[in-house]
This record gives sequence, structure tokens and C-alpha cells, in this order.
Amino acid sequence: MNKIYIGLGSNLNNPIQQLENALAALSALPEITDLIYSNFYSSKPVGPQDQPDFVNAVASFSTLLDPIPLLDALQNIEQEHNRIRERHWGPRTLDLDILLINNDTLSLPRLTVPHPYMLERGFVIKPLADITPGMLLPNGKTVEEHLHCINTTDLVCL
Ligand code: A4P
Ligand code: MG
Repeated sequence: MNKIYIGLGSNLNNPIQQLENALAALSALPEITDLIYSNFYSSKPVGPQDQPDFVNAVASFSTLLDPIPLLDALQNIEQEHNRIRERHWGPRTLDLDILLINNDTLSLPRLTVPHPYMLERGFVIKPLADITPGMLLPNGKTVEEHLHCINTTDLVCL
């Protein structure tokens, strides 16, 4: 069984509803069990600023799916939600990023794990601390310890 952490993000077309729909779609997948998720947080966009605020959350679940079939399943959910992605780091209806798979390191053409930017992003670490504050991160700190080292001032818990 693989233990998975994913980040969910949206900044178009009712972002809270987008995240709720994505979580419902995940929990409906027979290959996924033990789904839990964080509070939802809004924050200013990282990257281009001329786009709406994001809503983000983190979820964890268990699955027997291997990494690429898992990525396919997540990308299917993104497509089902009529994902619009106009530019890199630009606005989108739904973004599902794989953050961690067990303690594995993967460097495949379609998949890099741990997610390369997860440690520097408050909108990932803050919700991660809701569901697993004591988990060790790739940098050897717990999520809670690392939370004190990054900027989370613009995050609003919804
Ligand atoms: N891919 C490689 N590794 C992974 C992974 N660990 N998880 C590949 C998921 N996909 C991974 O993704 C492009 C390709 O990356 C996929 O086809 C997959 O094979 P994408 O989501 O289509 O591309 P993107 O949107 O251009 O980039 P990415 O990496 O999703 O962007 P980010 O890093 O997620 O940044 N500000 C706030 N406040 N909140 C946000 O959520 N998000 C972004 C997007 C920018 N600013 C933000 C937020
Ligand atoms: Mg993505």
C-alpha cells in the first residue's frame, strides 16, 4: 500500500466548490482508501500576481496504484473539472499536485516526487500541518517545525 499526500489548488470558477468536487471524486475512486484532508486556505498567487487568489488544501490517502497510474487518475479528475490552464503558474480551475509518495524519490519525465517546490510554499505546509504535524519532511524537519521557517502571513483559513 502506498501512502500519498497531494496538494489541491484552484483560483477560477468557485474555487471552494472545485476543491470539494475534487475531494468527492477522489473518495469515489475504488483504488483510494483512508482519504483525509485539511482545512481550506486562501492566499495570494505565487508567481504572476494578475490573477485571482487561490484556495488550497492538502489531502492524504492510501492506494495500491503505482505512481504513473495515480498521476493519470489525478489528471483525469483535473480534466473532468474542465480544467483551464492558460499559462505556467497561471490561473486554473483545478490543480492536483502529488507532494509525497511514501518516502520515495522519483525523477521521471512525467513525475517528480517529492514535489520540487513543496517546502517553500506556505499554501502546502500550513494545510499539511493540519493533517500530519509530526511527519518528517525531506529536509529532516517535522511539518510543524518547518512551518515556523516559512512565510504564511497571507494565508487565511476558510
Ligand atoms: N508533474 C511532474 N511532477 C509532478 C507532481 N509531483 N505532481 C508533471 C503532479 N504533476 C507533476 O503540470 C505539468 C506536468 O507536471 C504534469 O503533466 C505532470 O506530468 P501542470 O499542473 O499541468 O503544470 P503547471 O500548472 O504549469 O505547473 P505546476 O507544477 O502544477 O504549477 P505549480 O507549481 O502547482 O504552481 N499560488 C497559490 N497561492 N496557490 C497555488 O496553488 N499554484 C501555482 C501553480 C502557482 N501559484 C500558486 C498556486
Ligand atoms: Mg500541477
